[in-house]
Amino acid sequence: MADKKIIDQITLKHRLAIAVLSLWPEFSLAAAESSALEVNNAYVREVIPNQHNTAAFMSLENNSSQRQTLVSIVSDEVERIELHRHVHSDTGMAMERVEQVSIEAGDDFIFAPGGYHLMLIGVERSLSVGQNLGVELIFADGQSLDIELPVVGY
Ligand SMILES: [Cu+2]
Repeated sequence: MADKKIIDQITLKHRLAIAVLSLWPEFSLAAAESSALEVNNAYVREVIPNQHNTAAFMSLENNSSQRQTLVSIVSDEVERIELHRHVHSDTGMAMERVEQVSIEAGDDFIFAPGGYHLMLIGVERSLSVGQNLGVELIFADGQSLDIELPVVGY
């Protein structure tokens, strides 16, 4: 259900973007000059004492003219970061690892609680509210993006 809602929102937003672009041709020129990949609303959940794993969320906007594929995420302060999604199973909700995430040109991809997330495994320091964690997003074409994730509470 949650996934369907997110997909509907993405589709609607995409349609609106196309409508705007076709009304103002100059607008598409301006968009082409802005950065190809944009991260919004990024954050990581604080690490509970004696725990070493947590999750991060964001929305990733592909403003380029090509499909972009996120293939790995690294951080100096985390042992391993995986791409995960929540799936419904017989026993309730479960997490499943995905190899990569592709975003079509002009689309958004949303990492959100209950859906896709970045799974941080083996966080090597305490992550408390108010701090930041630097991570690097690496794409299939070799591009990479350094971002700072603010730490938020539960
Ligand atoms: Cu997970």
